[in-house]
Order: sequence, then C-alpha cells, then structure tokens
Amino acid sequence: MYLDNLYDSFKKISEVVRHDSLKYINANINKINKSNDSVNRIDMIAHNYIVDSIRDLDNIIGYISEESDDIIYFENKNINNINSYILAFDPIDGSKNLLSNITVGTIYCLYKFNPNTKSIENIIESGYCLYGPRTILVKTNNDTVEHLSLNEKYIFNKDCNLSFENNTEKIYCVNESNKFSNELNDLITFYKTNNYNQRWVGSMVSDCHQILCKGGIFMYPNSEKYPKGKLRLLYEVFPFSYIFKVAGGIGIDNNYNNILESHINFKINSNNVHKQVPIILCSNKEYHNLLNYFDIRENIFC
Ligand code: FBP
Repeated sequence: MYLDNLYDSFKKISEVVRHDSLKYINANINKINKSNDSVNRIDMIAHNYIVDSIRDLDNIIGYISEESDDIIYFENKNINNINSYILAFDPIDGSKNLLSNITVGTIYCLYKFNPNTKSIENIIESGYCLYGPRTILVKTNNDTVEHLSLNEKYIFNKDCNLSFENNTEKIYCVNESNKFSNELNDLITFYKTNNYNQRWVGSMVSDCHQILCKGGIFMYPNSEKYPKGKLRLLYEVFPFSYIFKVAGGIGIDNNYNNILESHINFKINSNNVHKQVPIILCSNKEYHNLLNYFDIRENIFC
C-alpha cells in the first residue's frame, strides 16, 4: 500500500504513548504552535515519526502539520511536479488528555495538490489511528471505510468496514460548556427532548469514532470562546468530513452546507494553513433530521 510507511509510524507512536514515561512524553517543550497551544514532547515525537515515514514516498512533495507553522516542502522533491501530493496531519489529537489516560489519536489526510495554484484538487485518502484500549486504524479505501486493529505481531488486521447504514443510535456530541447561538441551543434542546444520549470525551478522534461506530452527530460549532470555530480545516475537519462522506454521512459548515463542496479547490497560503472552522459531522439520516428540524423551526418562528 502506498502509505504503509505512514501506518508503520503509527505503530511506533502507539508504543511511545503506551510505554514511555508519562512525565517524559507529557513534558512541555516551551513551544507554542500556530493555534496557540503549548506543545508537548509527544506531539513532536509523533510529528517526527510521521515526517520521516513519508519523506521518501514518491510524489509527496511536502506536508502540513499542527506542529509546523507553514506548509513544508521536502528539499529532495520536484515541487513543480504536476502529479503531486501533500500530507496534512495532526500528530496527537487531544494530546492534553494523555495525562488523564484518555484516548488520543493521529489524524491524516492525503491531498492531490496543484503546486502551481497551491490548491487542493481532491482527497486521495484520509484516516486516523486511535491509541486507546486497542490501537486501531480507520481509513478510507476508495468507497469503503476500513477498521483495522493492531495485533500482537504489530500487524494491522482488518476487522470490518464502518458504515452509517447499520449505525443509527441517537447520540449527540458537543461541549455544552461553550456558549452558542440561540439557534444551536434550540437544536441541542431538540436532541435532549427527543431521547438522544449525550457524549463528550474531549478528543475529536474519540468522539467522532464513537459517532462512526454507533451513529449520531458530532458538533464543534462557532461559539463565544471560538467565534470562528476551534477545529482546523486541513488536518481535522476535511479528513473527518471525507471519512464521514465515504461512510454515508456528511461534514457541514455554519450554513449547514457540505463543507467539502463549500471549500472545494481550497487554496493554501501561510495565513490559512491552520484555518479554524465550525463543523458538524453526522450520518445522512441525522443530516435530514437536522434540516427537517430547521424547516419546522422556520415555520414556527416565521
Ligand atoms: P488538539 O488536541 O489536536 O489541539 O485538538 C483540539 C481538541 O482537543 C479536539 O480533539 C477536541 O475535539 C477539542 O479540542 C476539545 O475542545 P474542548 O476542550 O473545547 O472541549
């Protein structure tokens, strides 16, 4: 597989997360990233393993990491090659939760990239590796979302495909301590009064994985604290929107439109590499419920 080296880097990260001293990996290394987060040693260990794993892959001319200020091009690559890819990744999503031994993960997205216009042409593959009770890799493979587990021989074995077809539980996932608009507060009340169960782990990989496995809706909308949203477009929002799409779901923006369409051919520059956006991720069933709810609401209020 083209990205086998990358998957191997996840095995190394899994080992470090599980076995290295917590004090060592959780140490603050006096670095603040572009999202104003303090960087822990594990963020850089994971970042370096991933960069080393893709450095010699043909056609990957560069990468975008939560821990790098800008897009980085590999010196040994022809960055004008029209058949170019870039990899965007969040080395350790939810790393602040490691101290509490909560599941964290790596999120990645392989983009077909036009080096002349600096724009994304399309998504080739996206996925995440969860470092939880088990180490699992969830990734798109053409029109399926594969769920693989790391076995005792350090091989990722396929367990199943993930699809919303069978996963229809009523779960809503949002950090309710944030202050939202009346419209969103009403939507959250709708879930509470229609027997939806609430979940919030606080690491996107864990929360979205739960929704993928069971059904429901994940929301990180804009709020008083994050007027533009908190999660990053290129290495959190697009990867999950593509995975949800392949699994029979959708990622939607602030206007409830498909975010993969509203940001098509996204042009990357130094100012938007870490662009934050509001996001809602859900099954197509929940998307229709949401649109129905707003239709009804509109008729009530208009
Ligand atoms: P990073 O840890 O990669 O910076 O990701 C941000 C994140 O931790 C997401 O994983 C999670 O969904 C969100 O922030 C939690 O935010 P909050 O603390 O506001 O609930």
